[in-house]
Amino acid sequence: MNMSVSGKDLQPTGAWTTEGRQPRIAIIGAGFSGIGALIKLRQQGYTDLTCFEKAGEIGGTWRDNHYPGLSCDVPSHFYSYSFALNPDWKHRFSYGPEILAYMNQVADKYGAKQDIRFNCGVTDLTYLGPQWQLTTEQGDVERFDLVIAATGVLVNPAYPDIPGLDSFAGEQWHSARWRDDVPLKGKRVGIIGTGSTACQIVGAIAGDVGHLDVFQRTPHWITSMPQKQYSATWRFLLRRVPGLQLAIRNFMRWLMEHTFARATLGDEKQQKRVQDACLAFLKEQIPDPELRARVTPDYKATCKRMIMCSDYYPALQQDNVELVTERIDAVVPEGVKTGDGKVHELDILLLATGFHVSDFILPTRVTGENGLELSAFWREAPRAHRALTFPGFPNFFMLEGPTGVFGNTSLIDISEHQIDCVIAILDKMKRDQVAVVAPKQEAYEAYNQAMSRDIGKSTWATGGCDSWYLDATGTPNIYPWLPQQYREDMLNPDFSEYRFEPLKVAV
Ligand code: N01
Repeated sequence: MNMSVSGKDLQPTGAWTTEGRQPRIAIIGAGFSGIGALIKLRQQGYTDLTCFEKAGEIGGTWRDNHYPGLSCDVPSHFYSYSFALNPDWKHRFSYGPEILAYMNQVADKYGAKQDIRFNCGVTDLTYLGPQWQLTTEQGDVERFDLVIAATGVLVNPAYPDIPGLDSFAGEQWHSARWRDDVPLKGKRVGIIGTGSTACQIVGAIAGDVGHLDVFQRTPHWITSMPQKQYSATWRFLLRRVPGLQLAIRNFMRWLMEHTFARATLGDEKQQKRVQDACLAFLKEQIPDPELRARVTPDYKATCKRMIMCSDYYPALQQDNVELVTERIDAVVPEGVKTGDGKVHELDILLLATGFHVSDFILPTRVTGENGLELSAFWREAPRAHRALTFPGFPNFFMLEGPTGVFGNTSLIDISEHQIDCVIAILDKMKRDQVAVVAPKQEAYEAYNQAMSRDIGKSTWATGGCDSWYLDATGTPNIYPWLPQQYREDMLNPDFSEYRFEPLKVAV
């Protein structure tokens, strides 16, 4: 590897706060969180920013995912930056390309791209108090005063552990690695998985393919997506009526959280309301009781992430679509072999089998104080203090980190609040002239104990299902209280939970 040292490297061993200079801040990842951090930090006067992006363009999950039917099941006016409300959303629930275009427009408008180094993945981060040493894929080494990881959650595709998967003679790919170069028209296609992604794909491709086999291991709860195209008059009104966009954003947030978050977090009446709505939707959409029974879950709604999709059930009833509920035994060169001995012959096999959700910033090697590696710190399960910081990893923040608010809500809204919290911490460091900040071990433990106690009451734990919210120990690794509480925590951080230290002599 070509190890080179940049001009700025290895000089700033002092504390930015006492030297009266700008902190050098590294932001890793240029998706919604990373772009939001670049913009908000600059707005607050933090200008020495470098964003490392492994790909050649911004976008994160909205760049990597471009499968047919890709859309967002959080309303557009809520799935937006609060500082860049968009009156021009064309639909109540936006499609992937429009969301990616919005992110680019905002990044361009605020000049965020000037701070991004593209095609520059980060392989190593090592804490050399009070700075972090960062190594790129190219072997360049630099030091930063603070690191903000904005590397996303649903990043690394999970390939199913099915015998013979590689023996398939046709084409196969994961939903997050969509092959635009292989036409589906008229082909015999199989799709494994029936989560949010699969439902969108099935709805979008059923009319195009020759035959479609949908391999369902577990049925998911689905509610309708009340899609709506916004008229030109409505968009005009949004531009002209002061406060209207913000009011809609807040209303959408209230609605999402009032329905799904409450239903998940122990409000049994609300949980029943959501489940009854799903059952009514199912009954209306699928008149055939036999098919209906095969797609009716036997666990509680909101145990897995709720799916909002209006195209899936109609697609399942098309003549060229078959729901396969027999367990998959193996993939063979001709197709998929199920438990009843049948081989479902296919030209193309689609894997909508989800993501490795415990990786976060890994496999980047992150080494904190006393040689502690993040992968070791997370050996049992990835944990964090208030889903943002880690004891033993000073001056290091993670947006959308473990134990965050991952339910049916806007992750843009959540990451914006996390960025505000980071800024509040930086302001305090500057004010008090301290070089080091990290959560106290006891605060981290108390917080995680409280989480473990309360998460047991949620339907993620009690609903009787398996889901990507569960960690390797079978415990939901997700925020157990209402999103409103998390936002308040971020807006009013309790500084007594952190150790703020002046500079000890660093070498
Ligand atoms: O992945 P999933 P996803 N054999 O993990 C099945 C977000 N998202 O990509 O349920 C057979 O939910 C698995 O079966 P089971 C959203 O947060 C958002 O669909 O485990 N089947 C399941 O059916 C979502 O939660 C939007 O029994 C296997 C499926 O694969 C997250 O992404 C849109 C299998 C995986 O479902 C992930 O959704 C789309 C095997 N070996 C996605 N392994 C928005 O609109 C797995 N499965 C914002």
